[in-house]
Amino acid sequence: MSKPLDGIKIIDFTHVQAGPACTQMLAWFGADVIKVERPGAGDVTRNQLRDIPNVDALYFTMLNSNKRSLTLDTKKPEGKEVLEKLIRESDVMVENFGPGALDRMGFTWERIKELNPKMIVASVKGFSEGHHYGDLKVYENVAQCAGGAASTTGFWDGPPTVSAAALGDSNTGMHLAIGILTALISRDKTGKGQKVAVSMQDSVLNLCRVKLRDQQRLERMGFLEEYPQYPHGTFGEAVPRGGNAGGGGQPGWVLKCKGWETDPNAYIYFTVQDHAWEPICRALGKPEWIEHPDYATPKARQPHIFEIFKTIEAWLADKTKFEAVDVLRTFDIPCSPVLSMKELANDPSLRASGTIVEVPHKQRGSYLTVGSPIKFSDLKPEIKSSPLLGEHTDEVLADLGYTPQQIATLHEVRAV
Ligand code: CAO
Repeated sequence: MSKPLDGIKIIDFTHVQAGPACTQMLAWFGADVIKVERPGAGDVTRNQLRDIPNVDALYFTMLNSNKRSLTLDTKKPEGKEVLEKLIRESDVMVENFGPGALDRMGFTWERIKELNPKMIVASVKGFSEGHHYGDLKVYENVAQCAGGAASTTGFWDGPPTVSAAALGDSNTGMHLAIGILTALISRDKTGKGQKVAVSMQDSVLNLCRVKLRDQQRLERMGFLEEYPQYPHGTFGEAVPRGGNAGGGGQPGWVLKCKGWETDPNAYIYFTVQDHAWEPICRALGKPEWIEHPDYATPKARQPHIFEIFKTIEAWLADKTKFEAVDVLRTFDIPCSPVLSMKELANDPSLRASGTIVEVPHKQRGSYLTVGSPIKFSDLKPEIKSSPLLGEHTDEVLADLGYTPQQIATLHEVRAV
């Protein structure tokens, strides 16, 4: 079956998570993604947090499926020559090296354009070009702190907190994928390639858009009515950490269910949506709250919101998180059990939809990974294994027109 990105050749000069997440997704959708790795070493994640000795770590296998691996020392003249050939024949180069590394290698934007004016060069950096921190190297949590996520996450009496979700890494990779696809569509119209750049700080901030909304509201009004600090606490100059409060107009909180004393995930997220107030009161055995002036409207309820949550927790005390959601869903209440990674890994719906997939691997046997979160009516991405280091070196070189003798020479000089 043909795939939407068939025929698009991508030089994948990425490592760790931000870049690989982007190119992996493009590979699922049909692009020929050639991962260029340093001979003998490869992407550092092949070795990081290994669970089986001498076998590629899950960190690598879960971010590099459906790619081919070419080992190439791009600091050696012979390696540079191969890369130049590859650039002439490819559509996109994706990289997330530290600032200036590609230029130092000799592959400036001007040089790449000279080799192939249709080339799209897509980069991830920690900060955008010209930013006063533009020379910094950046990892996930650094980006979460720089992009506003950490200062607004966690509880008000604790330190800034980073999220477990890869807001700095994979999120930036997803932004980059949108940029690449946009540049490809643009190239169809203009015949020209271009540079696409995404910074991790900007990508985190893009997801913290509602917090910038809150900053402006706070400056105008001096309080934020949906935060736990209102109306009993105080507000400072900047958006505070709101614990588990709902970020929109619906108050919500993480509430204890049966077994919370021993199970760290025996909780649900409960949202008090206004139109469901009456059924919530009936379910809780509090019909007197339906019309009561202290509870009848969202504004009236806000000063009592933690008392309301306590009452809901009392109702939840004899229900597991799954039993609770099964009742609450009948009232059209937006809610979910707090699911552990173990529960997600074994969730039959996620398996059936292809969101959690089991992938065979030459050395480690099969492993679980997250498949495409994007579902199409005419495409079912098939998630294949990640490549071994240099697995496709000879094949890619042969595609570029190298003879077996020339390939042997490249091996001899350790350029590949
Ligand atoms: N052949 C020869 N040299 C190679 C090579 C190859 N195939 N592939 C990479 N290299 C070289 C680069 O040229 C560079 O050399 P110089 O520094 O001498 O110019 C070096 O390897 C890689 O440098 P780096 O700065 O990318 O690597 P690092 O481990 O020091 O830093 C990271 C890692 C992620 C902090 C940095 O790459 C970075 O800030 N990237 C941009 C932001 C980003 O994507 N971060 C997310 C990572 S996921 O958490």
